[in-house]
Amino acid sequence: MFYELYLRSFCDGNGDGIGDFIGAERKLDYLADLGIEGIWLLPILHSPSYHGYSVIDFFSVNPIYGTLKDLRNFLASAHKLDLKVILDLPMNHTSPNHEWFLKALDGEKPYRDWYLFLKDEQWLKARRHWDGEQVWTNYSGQWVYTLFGPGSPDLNYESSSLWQQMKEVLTFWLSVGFDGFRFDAAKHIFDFSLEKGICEYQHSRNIAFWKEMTAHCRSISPNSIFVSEVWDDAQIVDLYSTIFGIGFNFPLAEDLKTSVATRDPELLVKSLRTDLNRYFRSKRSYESGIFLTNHDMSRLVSAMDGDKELSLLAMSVLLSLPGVPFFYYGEELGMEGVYNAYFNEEQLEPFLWFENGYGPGQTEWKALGKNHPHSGRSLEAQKAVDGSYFERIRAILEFRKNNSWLRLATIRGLRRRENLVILRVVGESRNAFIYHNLGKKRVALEDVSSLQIINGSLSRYRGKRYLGGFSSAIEVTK
Ligand code: ACG
Repeated sequence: MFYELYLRSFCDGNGDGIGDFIGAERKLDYLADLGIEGIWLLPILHSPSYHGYSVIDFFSVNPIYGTLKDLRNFLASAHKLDLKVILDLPMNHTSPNHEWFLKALDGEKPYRDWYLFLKDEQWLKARRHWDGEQVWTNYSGQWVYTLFGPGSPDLNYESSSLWQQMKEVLTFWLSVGFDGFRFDAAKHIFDFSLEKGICEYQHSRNIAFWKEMTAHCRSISPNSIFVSEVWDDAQIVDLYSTIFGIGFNFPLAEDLKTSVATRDPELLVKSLRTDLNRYFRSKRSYESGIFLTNHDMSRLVSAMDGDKELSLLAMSVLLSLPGVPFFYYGEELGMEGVYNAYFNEEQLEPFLWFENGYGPGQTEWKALGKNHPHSGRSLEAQKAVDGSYFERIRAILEFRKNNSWLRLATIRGLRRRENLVILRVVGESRNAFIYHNLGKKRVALEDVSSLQIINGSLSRYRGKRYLGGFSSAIEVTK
């Protein structure tokens, strides 16, 4: 299970209010205790932007996070606790302040070839694939291709010297001690057709690119872990994930949240069948990165309209599925935050360690807009209360930790009985039935022997077992 960590908001080690490597290193025990086995570190390379996805130097860390030595210490401490750490690497674009880009604007080779300059006025008509935004930006009279906006001109991988340059970047970060990468925007390396002058994904060229990059990494570090971010339909995700080994399952994230939010067991059954269809077979060419939320989405409690029982149910459904779970920081506290494509800071708020909003390690780089002090949401407050949201999430995480066999399990059965969704899952010589109640009322479970609660409540009445509303339980039969 991976924890998606936004360093700036996690823990401040030097008192400047900004999260950093030293601070995060002090909280590694906290993560290991939660049952986390790996950390996906959101971008930490030198960048002027709060999100870090627009890099100005691919060979240095953002100085606000500490030094390279601090990072090495963080990685060494993580490894001592058996935690893997993967680096989020945005290779599709740079900051417009990157030296390469400034030299490219001056016409200097090879940098000029590393970005895409307008060659045909017709190209200006091109619109972004999914939302129709314009994709060209004028920098002092020169038009450049910028799929993600003016703050991040795209790198142009038509140039072979750029491939070589990026291999050096990968070598460098593996030598620093990372266990692998979360490859950002993997389907965007080639996403503009020079022939047609329109935005069009060139999946086979992208795949050839990633094959070469991952082979390069494996030649240095054979056990490298790769996770691909391809936000698309299942067939497209499939195309890429085989190369990387783990592919984020975006359709599952959306469908699972919708079916729980709308309390629709039929939709849940349908979605699991479609979105996890490879887990119905015992042979798989890659693992699914299963998750509910990430930094590009509203936080879970906000997505559930503030309903914590539904949030907990969504989490227990997720964490009883096969695949590699990813858990977004702060979700264990039930932090809130609504995603907005133009200003996505709300779901990146400081992790709330202390109830009054202040204390050692608390970050203060931005005001707490949604997750106020004295709201009972801090770790400090919730740890002290039996049955708090945090304690309940912790119990679900504990369940997953004790049932790590689920990662590679196969789904052998999936059915619905009114509000009850029942999965039969097998793996590592185990056979289990998993029950989720998507309704508010308790339901009777028939023919069950040994039941263990994952989340919610179980009761007994006149010899019958009942699963409480919005609850999940497991029965391991061998
Ligand atoms: C990554 C990072 C993100 C980052 C960038 C750029 C890329 O996680 O934080 O932005 O470095 C697209 C890209 C993703 C990208 C997101 C933000 N994420 O593909 O790589 O945008 C559709 C499209 C997707 C699209 C998604 C966005 O297909 O391509 O993602 O919409 O909403 C169904 C469909 C599915 C559809 C969804 C949603 O599921 O099957 O196709 O997805 O519905 O409609 C960062 C910052 C930015 C900054 C940038 C430079 O956050 O602000 O500009 O860096």
